[in-house]
Amino acid sequence: MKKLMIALVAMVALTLGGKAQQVTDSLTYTKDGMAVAKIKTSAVCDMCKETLEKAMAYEKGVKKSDLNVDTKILTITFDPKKTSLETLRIAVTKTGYDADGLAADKNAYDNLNACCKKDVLH
Ligand SMILES: [Cu+2]
Repeated sequence: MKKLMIALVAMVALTLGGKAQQVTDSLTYTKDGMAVAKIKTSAVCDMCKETLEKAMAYEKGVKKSDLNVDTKILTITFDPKKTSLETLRIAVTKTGYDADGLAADKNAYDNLNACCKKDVLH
């Protein structure tokens, strides 16, 4: 019985450990304590890049951001004491783009320039 309990606790610990790993997956930290997030967006062109990077510049706690148009990955360096990955993902959706698993804000998406819409063929 005791063995079973130990096995159970080990299994739960493993499961929790696995989950924690997933959450921190896209975050790394610099030596000076800044966090670096990589967010997968639905950006398609250089105009998206400008829109997203400008929006991030206005976000509290963001030091810098860079969108790779080819991979659609937005890399954001931010102060983890002032903002969080989740807040930044929401900020991206409010700009009109998908952010990892989150869908773009409908109104913001509708206001995007036609060439920036993910559903339009390029
Ligand atoms: Cu665009």
